[in-house]
Amino acid sequence: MIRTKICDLLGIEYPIFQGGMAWVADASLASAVSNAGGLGIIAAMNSNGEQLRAEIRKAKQMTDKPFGVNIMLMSPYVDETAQVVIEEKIPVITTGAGSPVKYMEGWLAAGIKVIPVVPSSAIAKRMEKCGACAVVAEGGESGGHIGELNTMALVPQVCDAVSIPVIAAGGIADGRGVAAAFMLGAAGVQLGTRFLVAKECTIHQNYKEKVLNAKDSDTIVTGRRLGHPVRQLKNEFARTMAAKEHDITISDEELEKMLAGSLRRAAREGDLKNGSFMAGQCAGLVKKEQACKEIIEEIFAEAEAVLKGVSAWVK
Ligand code: TUI
Repeated sequence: MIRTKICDLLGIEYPIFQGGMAWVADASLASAVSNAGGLGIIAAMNSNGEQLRAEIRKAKQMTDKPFGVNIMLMSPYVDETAQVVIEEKIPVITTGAGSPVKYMEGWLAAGIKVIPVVPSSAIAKRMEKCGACAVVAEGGESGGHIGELNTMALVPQVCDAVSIPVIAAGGIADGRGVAAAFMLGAAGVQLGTRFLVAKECTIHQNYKEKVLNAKDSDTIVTGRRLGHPVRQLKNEFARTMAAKEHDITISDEELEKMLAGSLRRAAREGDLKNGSFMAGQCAGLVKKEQACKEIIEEIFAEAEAVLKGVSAWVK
């Protein structure tokens, strides 16, 4: 059994978070992960305040275990959702794609544990100073919105920079990745791509099939020109966006217009041509659809075996 300080801090059994993926991480997925002993997280990104409140209340009916909410700071509804998490007494929130400083005081005063996702050690340090109780250090192998550094270099440097627990994310989909994260100094892991194919994940079956059929080199990053690079599985939409990014006759506004709604089209409509199927480089490790409980138990059994195997080498 692998337990770390993050388990005691949050009252969870396994040191694993499910990423708060926009248009994906709903009450069904989050409650299943929490029921399995991890930290389930509802994405606020695609919801206004009242939609988020409804999703939180649904999750409360589906689990009595702690679950969190991810506040995506680029969301147009961020002021509303930042308030709803306080009113609904959410115990822990993660933040992404920006600085949560403006909201920290209110959240901390309400007793919420704040765990920002960070792409660098400088930002991790800033978050610790502002009162974060832990950080998620997310490397560029991740799906969705990413920073510049990759997990192998990022995690140990963030661990050296802060004294709060560090959760590793990016490129982790199995027990080998979890064991590696612990070796880099992490106290836990956050997984997104592996949970895309969870039985309790309500995304369109086409999305699940794309992840299940992906190999290591099947993702591409677009959006660098717009300042928000996004990793997604290759398809017509991703290739078109990648090409148009270098076309100076196309304005940033036109590019933004093309992007709008693309993740929803993938996750909810399964639009293989015009959707943006965000997923990480570890998609090639994701082999079958499984219940969240099975995913978590399998991953930690493998991590334990890997760690025991490695320690047997040390004489
Ligand atoms: O947020 C994510 N991943 C996401 S959000 C998302 S929704 C979306 N849809 C369309 C276009 C763009 C996004 C899909 N995937 N991950 C967490 C994350 N946070 N990655 C990187 C960061 C980050 C970046 C800069 C965190 C902080 C930061 O700067 C903070 C500062 O202080 O400036």
